[in-house]
Amino acid sequence: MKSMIAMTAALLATAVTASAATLDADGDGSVSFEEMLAVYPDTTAETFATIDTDADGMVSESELTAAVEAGLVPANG
Ligand SMILES: [Ca+2]
Ligand SMILES: [Ca+2]
Repeated sequence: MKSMIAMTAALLATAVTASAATLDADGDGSVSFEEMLAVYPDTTAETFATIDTDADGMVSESELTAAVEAGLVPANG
């Protein structure tokens, strides 16, 4: 029973992790608007700009983490 709970918790932890590693298709360490669209087709330029807090046109791992925590990006992608 305890192991069942631990397993469920582990699965949930996996499900809520959207990371740059998941989205970064070309492996350059940051997520472009195109890479974001590939996983989240509903992402608008406005949403991307909101996520891209330093406005360099790319979403870094830390920007993505903040976006997930703020609910801007679906965490189960
Ligand atoms: Ca990339
Ligand atoms: Ca950025």
